[in-house]
Amino acid sequence: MGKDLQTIAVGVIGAGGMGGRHARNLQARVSGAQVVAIMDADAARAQHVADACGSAQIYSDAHQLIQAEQVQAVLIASPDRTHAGFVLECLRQNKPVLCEKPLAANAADAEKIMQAEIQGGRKLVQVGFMRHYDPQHVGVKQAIERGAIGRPVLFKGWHRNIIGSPDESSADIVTGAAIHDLDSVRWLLGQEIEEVYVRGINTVPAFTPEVWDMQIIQLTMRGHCLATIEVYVNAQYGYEVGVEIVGTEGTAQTGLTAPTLVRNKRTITQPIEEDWLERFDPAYLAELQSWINSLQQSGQPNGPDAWDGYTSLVAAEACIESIRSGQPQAVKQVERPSFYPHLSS
Ligand code: ISE
Repeated sequence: MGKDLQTIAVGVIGAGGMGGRHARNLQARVSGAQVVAIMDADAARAQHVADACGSAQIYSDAHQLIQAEQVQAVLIASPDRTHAGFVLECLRQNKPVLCEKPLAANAADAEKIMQAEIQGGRKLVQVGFMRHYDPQHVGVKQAIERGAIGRPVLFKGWHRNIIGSPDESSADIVTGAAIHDLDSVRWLLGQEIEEVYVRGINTVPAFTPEVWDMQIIQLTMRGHCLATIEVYVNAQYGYEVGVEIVGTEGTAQTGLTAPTLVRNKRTITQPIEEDWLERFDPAYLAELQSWINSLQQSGQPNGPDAWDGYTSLVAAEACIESIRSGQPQAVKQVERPSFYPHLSS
């Protein structure tokens, strides 16, 4: 009989679409976890999620939730601007934390998180880059690692939402959407980003005047590899995220995801997901189960870390500067502290 592992009592900050999904997954679909606390600025929304999680206690203050003795680990899915403050409080309380992307509102705050984590001497921070748990992306990573395509020379990523938000700027699209792709290119290639150059257009002027809702990011990597990322937040037809890595001996690519093809009237149809919650449902579940398993076994997370969160923000800020200047922008990040192992596998 295996050792009885302790159930991890989790507090969730943010009960919106993502936080609510994480809370329900933790409570009902992840073994070894129990949601004991929920906080949201909207008390009714917090109550709705707490009701779905059995006996979870409602908090009106996130810091009180983090400090609560009953809370052993924290999941942050609140607005981006709040992430750094809550993560730093988790570090002060010596509690492991899974923070949805982006880790902070800017690279400087993410660097402060790294400094605080290093000072505490224990890795406690994981960032919600769930593509690291997507079977399709993992398959591409494994193909590269076993040498199936030779040396990678080109990364091509595409990231399409059905419709964006009318109040998000070109910069918001970078930090809210493209940040996943900026992490993916580093993770899949095992290389840091050297330079970015962003071009874009507005495809729906009546909806989002002057905003680049179609962005093409060209990147040069520090390992002599090129990359292009397409981010299109008003694609209309469906939600699709994919990568193709071209190597010196072949390519590796994520495929279409729907499990069913329907043929009739000389036509094949295959459904496309509506949003990230649907497309990455298996990945979110695997991310949480891996996080809980790691906390049970070592008390520390084992996924994308604060360095990954920091470097994706440095690259995002370089993209935003390239949008402003119309010029290529070097990605200048601090030297990787030895506290953070080489690029996460
Ligand atoms: C959203 O916040 C996410 O994180 C999704 O993964 C991404 O595809 C979407 O563009 C973002 O708005």
